[in-house]
Amino acid sequence: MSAPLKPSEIQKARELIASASRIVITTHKSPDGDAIGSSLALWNLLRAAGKHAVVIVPDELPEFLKWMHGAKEIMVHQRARQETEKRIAESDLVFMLDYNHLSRTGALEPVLREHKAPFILIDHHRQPEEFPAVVYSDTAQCSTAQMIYKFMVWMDWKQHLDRHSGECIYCGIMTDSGSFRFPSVTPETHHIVAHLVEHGVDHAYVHRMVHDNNREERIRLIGYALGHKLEVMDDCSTAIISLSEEELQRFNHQPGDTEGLVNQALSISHVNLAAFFRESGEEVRVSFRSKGSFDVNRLARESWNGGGHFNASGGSTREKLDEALTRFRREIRLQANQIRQS
Ligand SMILES: [Mn+2]
Repeated sequence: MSAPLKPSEIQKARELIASASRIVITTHKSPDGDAIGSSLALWNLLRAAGKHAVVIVPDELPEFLKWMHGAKEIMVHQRARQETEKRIAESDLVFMLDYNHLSRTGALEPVLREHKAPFILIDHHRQPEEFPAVVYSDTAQCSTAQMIYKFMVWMDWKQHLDRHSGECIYCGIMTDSGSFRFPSVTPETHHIVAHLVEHGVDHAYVHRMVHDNNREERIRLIGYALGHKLEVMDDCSTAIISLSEEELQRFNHQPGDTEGLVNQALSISHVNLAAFFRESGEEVRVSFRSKGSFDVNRLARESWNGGGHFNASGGSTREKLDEALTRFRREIRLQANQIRQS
């Protein structure tokens, strides 16, 4: 539902920021374009407003997001546990961006959970945690980056918007909206990006940096996945792609390499549900996408320890890859009618 911040909450957020001297911005593990875009947009805006802030992410960000202004200053918990945990312990305000629950930060969860400073949550996933001092949660927004734009207006920071923060916001909106094609895009989205372009954002540059920045190995991995690992269950209108750790290593897999792969499977005309399974250490990570009325948020919540949005979600399991796939196929057959008719 659409839920802007109330005037009292805007006031509260302003006071928290005004009185903070060491701000930490956090986002979810396996950060995507919206996670990094919204975090760096806020980081650039806070700095322009004279505040000290640091972005801390749970694990490595993909190469295709490292062009954004401030990306080099991002601290990665997995690589620098002590330093990042010290920064968090010393902070007096923490932002939670693009995630609804601390469990989405993996190994950072206990560190954040026991930290006593106030938190501000800005996110568009369902069912946010309720503990933060300010919760700006709105599942009708296409991206957290779009919410950062609105937050910027409420904080009276419009004069600080420049090409750098604008590019980060643009990148978050673009990547989370499938380049402005998902139903979550509204006239407001287009007004916002028009305003960003007026402020110096070169949209062609952002597209090029995100989409035309591939390593040859990544393109070959995608070719292999689509050519050899795509399984279409015609009677269930479902497509599955799975990759084992060994297969990923064969193509020197880097974070973000399989980003968007599940959408390729969903683009088949009669496919209404697409799933991507990826072996990762002790677990198997899974992404779901659907067209129309099949709720993959529910699917991820009920049997894959995850969640997300109605048409895009994810989860994980401790099963072996083969076991997870077998269970998924069985589950899907039981819901074949629903998927076909969605
Ligand atoms: Mn998002």
